[in-house]
Parts: sequence; C-alpha cells; structure tokens
Amino acid sequence: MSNFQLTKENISAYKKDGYVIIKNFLQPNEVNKLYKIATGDDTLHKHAFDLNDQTGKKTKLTLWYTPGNDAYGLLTKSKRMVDSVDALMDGESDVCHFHSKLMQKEPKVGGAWEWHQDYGYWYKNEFLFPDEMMSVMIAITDANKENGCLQIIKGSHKMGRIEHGFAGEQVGASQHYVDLAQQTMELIYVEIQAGDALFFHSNLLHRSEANLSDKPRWSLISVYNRSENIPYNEPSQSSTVPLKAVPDEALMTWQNEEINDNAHFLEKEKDEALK
Ligand SMILES: O=C(O)CCC(=O)C(=O)O
Repeated sequence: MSNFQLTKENISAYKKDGYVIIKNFLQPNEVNKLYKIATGDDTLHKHAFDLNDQTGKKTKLTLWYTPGNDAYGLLTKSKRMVDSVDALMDGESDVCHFHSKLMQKEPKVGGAWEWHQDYGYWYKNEFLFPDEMMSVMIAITDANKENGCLQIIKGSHKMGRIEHGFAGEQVGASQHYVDLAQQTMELIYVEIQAGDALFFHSNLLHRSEANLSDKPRWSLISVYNRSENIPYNEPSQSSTVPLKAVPDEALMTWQNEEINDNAHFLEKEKDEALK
C-alpha cells in the first residue's frame, strides 16, 4: 500500500477509542516475505527468548532496538508507519523507534499475557509522556480467538496509568481497576488477518490468552516515541534517535540486508526490563 495515509476518521477513532485497525496495511507479497523471514532467519531465532505466563506456558519473542535495512527494519522505518504514528501521537518532536518485537506464539504452547498497559512497563523506564508513545501490531499470521488474539478494553487509555504489579515474569494491571473498566467499557477481540495493522495507545488495557489451537500466531509489534520524551531510566538510546523514513516500496524493492547484531537485540538473561 504505497502512499498510505490515515484518514481523519482513523485519527479520531484512535483518539476516542485508544486504537484503530487498518485492514490490508501490508500487501500479501509483503506479509509473505515477512513470514518467510520470521520462520527461516537464524539470527532472529538465535536471539529469541521465552517469556513465561503464570501457568508456565511460554511465548517466544525476539526484541531489538535499532531498525536496520533488513525487511523488518525497512517496514518499521517505512513512510506509512512513521507518518501514521506521527499523526496519532501527541507532540511535535521527531518520531523515534523504541523497540520492535517479533512475537512467536506457537500452537499449543504460546502463553497468555496478563491485562496490562504498555505504559505500566515504560513508566518504570521513566518516560514522562504516555500520549507520545504507542505501538503498532502487524499480523504476520491471522489472529483470532482460537489462537489467542489480542483483547483490548476500548477507551481504557483515557483512564491514565493504573497500578501494576508483577504477574509471573510479566507485569499485570490492578485487577480491581480492570474489573471496574469492564463495567462500562467494551471488551474487543482483535481478530485480524495477516497484513492488517493495529495502532494502539500506550495506556490501552490489553491482554491475550494462550494459543491452544494448532495454528501459530506471529506478529510484529513496533513501539514509537517522540524525541522529546526522554526516558530517565532506560539504557538503550534508540527511543530518542529520530527515524529517517524510507519509501514504502523499500521492503520489496531494496536489496535487503539480513537482520544482524547491529539491531541491538535484548538478551533476557542480561537485561531486567523485558520491553
Ligand atoms: O501479542 C500478544 O499476545 C500480547 C502482546 C502484548 O500484550 C504486549 O507485547 O504488550
């Protein structure tokens, strides 16, 4: 989808609901390319680690900070991504990339995620402005109730940050506030197809269930920040380095490099923060 731009309606839906879904954000040939790399790239596999849920089920993920000229980096830096998040986030300073994660929720073993706000984690990194941070989830495979798709509470970003505590290896939002939120706000299952994108606010409450199906659920989640939103407790530098956008076509037409260690992968055993 070259020259893609969010509409005014997309932007007002995001402001009101805390998210917007864009169908067919990627073309089938683009998502096929990403799927092939996701399942075949040794570097991505080498840097993958397991995150346990409370029942011991594991989600595999690979997390990196610096988008290079590999297919994933070119997508993260593509004009359609950078312009879209620029239109959605508050503030006017440059768009930067905090990190990206390839989420690998395998059939029967892919674990659950507790209710949380991403800013529940990033607050601990001492970013001050949650409205200047957001995530984009790109479905690499179809996501549905059967394979543990994302669930969100529509409009919950307007509650501001709520208390979080530890839940196994994850951070979970106060269940009391999640229960209160659900008294008036709608629970949405984000059932999307490969190539669709979900743009969501850093304070939107979300969770997912384990993947008990026989189909994998793979997705890319890229996190963006504004350059003025300095984290006072975060060792990586990426979140305040302005992104140089590349044309949307780069993913398919540039001679892509393979992802390499210049992406600065998170190694779970060395780093405390998971996100
Ligand atoms: O993709 C999922 O199942 C959940 C991911 C998630 O909640 C997160 O990365 O914050």
